Amino acid sequence: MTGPLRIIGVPMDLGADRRGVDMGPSAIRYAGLGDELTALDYDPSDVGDLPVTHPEVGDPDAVEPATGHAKYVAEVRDVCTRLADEVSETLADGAFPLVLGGDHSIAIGSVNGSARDADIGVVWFDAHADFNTPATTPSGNVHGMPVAAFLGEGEFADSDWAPAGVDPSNVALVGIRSVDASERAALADSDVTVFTMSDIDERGITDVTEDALDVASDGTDGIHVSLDLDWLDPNEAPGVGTPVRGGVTYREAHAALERTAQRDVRSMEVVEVNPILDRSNRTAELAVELAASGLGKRII
Ligand code: 5AB
Ligand code: MN
Ligand code: MN
Ligand code: MN
Repeated sequence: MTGPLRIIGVPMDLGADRRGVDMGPSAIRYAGLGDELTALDYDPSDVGDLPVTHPEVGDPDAVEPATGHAKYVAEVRDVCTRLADEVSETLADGAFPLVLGGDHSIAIGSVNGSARDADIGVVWFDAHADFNTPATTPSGNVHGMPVAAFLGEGEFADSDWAPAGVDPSNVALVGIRSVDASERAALADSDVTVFTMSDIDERGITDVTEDALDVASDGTDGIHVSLDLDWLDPNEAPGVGTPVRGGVTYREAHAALERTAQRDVRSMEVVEVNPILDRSNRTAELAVELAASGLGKRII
């Protein structure tokens, strides 16, 4: 890769309970993203942040016709629709879209944009499966639903904004260690491939990542990479809203993203960085480093 790259900030915090993740795009920029990308020979431009309604202004109970009462779902739909347009225009202009979150609900927009004019696969680095639907969610939070949403599971099937036309057999979840009972059942019925932390324990991060990249590449035009910072162990990435112990290490994360950079990556997002819960912007700095590894940075 290298060449034109467009940074798209999405200060979304309507899809999660803990406030502060809306400052993620600023924290990641402040951690030196632009300079890092320039050093990698990309030609980055920054479109700024998409406008997102503040929770105090939006209506948590506004009903979206198909998907019912998931919290703030009508607002999430509006932001994701605009984000999908932005990502798809970026690709049409020959630039690489790098989306900064914000909570993980924004992936519904990124994946829709990336998939608009291509067949894509998705690699999802996360502690969580993000496979709930409005009917199964224990929290009501849309950041626990984006994979189900872009695959058109449950109530999302009837919405005109969430399904992205991605084949579930081209979707791989990596590093999963927190799965709700309803998600476990739904995943068992789907063609999504799940690589848990136990798979990484047994087989090592590079083998597992290669398999996930194979799943996402098989018959597709490119891969969307979705990196939720809670994928890492909370010792490395404390600035996230839903930390889960037992995540990948610093080196494992870099190894996975370095492998990823060898493939046909079409779009990428870095999400769930919450500077309010962080220590000295450590998690945002890690987000910059991992984005760089995923975009081709090597030690030598
Ligand atoms: B994240 C939980 N499964 O649905 C839910 O951070 C957590 O985007 C979701 O991965 C975590 O609320 C969402 C309990
Ligand atoms: Mn806000
Ligand atoms: Mn997530
Ligand atoms: Mn997560």
